Amino acid sequence: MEEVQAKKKLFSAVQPSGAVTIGNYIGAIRNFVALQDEYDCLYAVADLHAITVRQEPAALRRNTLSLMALFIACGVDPEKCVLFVQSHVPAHCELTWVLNTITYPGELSRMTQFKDKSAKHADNVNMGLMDYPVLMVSDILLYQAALVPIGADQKQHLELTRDLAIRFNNRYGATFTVPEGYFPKGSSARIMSLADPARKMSKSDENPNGFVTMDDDKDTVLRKFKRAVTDSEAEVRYDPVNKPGVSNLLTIYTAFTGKSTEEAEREFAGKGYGDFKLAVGETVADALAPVREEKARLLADKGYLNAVMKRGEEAAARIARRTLSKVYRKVGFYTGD
Ligand code: AQP
Repeated sequence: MEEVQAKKKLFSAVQPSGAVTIGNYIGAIRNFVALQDEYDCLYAVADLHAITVRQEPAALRRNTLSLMALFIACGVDPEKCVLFVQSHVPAHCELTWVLNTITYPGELSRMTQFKDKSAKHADNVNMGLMDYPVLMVSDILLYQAALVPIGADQKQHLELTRDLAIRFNNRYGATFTVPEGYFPKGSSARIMSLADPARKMSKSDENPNGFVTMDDDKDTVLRKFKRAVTDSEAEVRYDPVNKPGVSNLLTIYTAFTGKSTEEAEREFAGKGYGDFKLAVGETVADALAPVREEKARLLADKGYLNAVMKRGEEAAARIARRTLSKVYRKVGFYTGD
């Protein structure tokens, strides 16, 4: 009899901490779509993560629904993937508590993201901000995910996931799948701020000219690219060390066109930065227009979005509960049997 091979599980999430940027799209969401046929995918709106920095409650609710609609508008198919909201599945918090007891403060305080966010939110350096990576570890391990598609900025957190999975398995016996990072070809790109190419593009950046959101209309997109920081040469060449601004624009251009860097360099050879920025802006704006339209259509149908979330919650909770029960048994919690 032919053996039916189960598809590998894959988990990823995006925080509803603001309007999603083209950095989130290039580093995460477009890969969600590319992977959904080949793997058993679970994708979450990470609201528990989002509150590690101060969120306005009404905006958080709005952003959660908006991100769910964006996933679907970008092509994530709720018939093929489990799409859910993180706080709807309590097992994420429950597993985090257990994993906290095998995590050392030094492992968390040296995380680049913790240091960056602590500096950025100096008035609110809370325990949740420090514990963020353990919650992320729980997100992944709960679903026994073999693969985690992430942007290059999240590699440290994935390392911690592997370390904690191995640590728990060594202490209590085989429990968790030790996941691998998944960086589909051309996706390792870290998209940088248009206003300061030394910093990553972030949706919570206080300078709105630094990021392009998936909701920006054509005029806004063109304006932001027109203002993008470049350099004093007039040569479109990929050289992230000496020409970080231009290289970032080339990365964005190739991500949206599928062209290679060499092709793009040839295309803009002899052209000024004005033409180059306009071409990048138009490419991005044209790509975003249909997504924006579809998202608006979905947001007008809240009943449908709620139903997708409910179905996702049930499917996610079923898998999560199985892992959590195993963990509870292994650590010695009395379960009555
Ligand atoms: N600039 C980026 N380039 C490439 N990938 C990126 N990602 C984020 N920014 C970039 C990827 O997007 C996914 C979801 O990220 P997130 O929302 O969970 O958290 P984040 O990485 O902290 O994203 P932001 O935009 O910087 O959010 P804020 O400003 O709220 O902290 C991840 O897979 C990430 O790699």
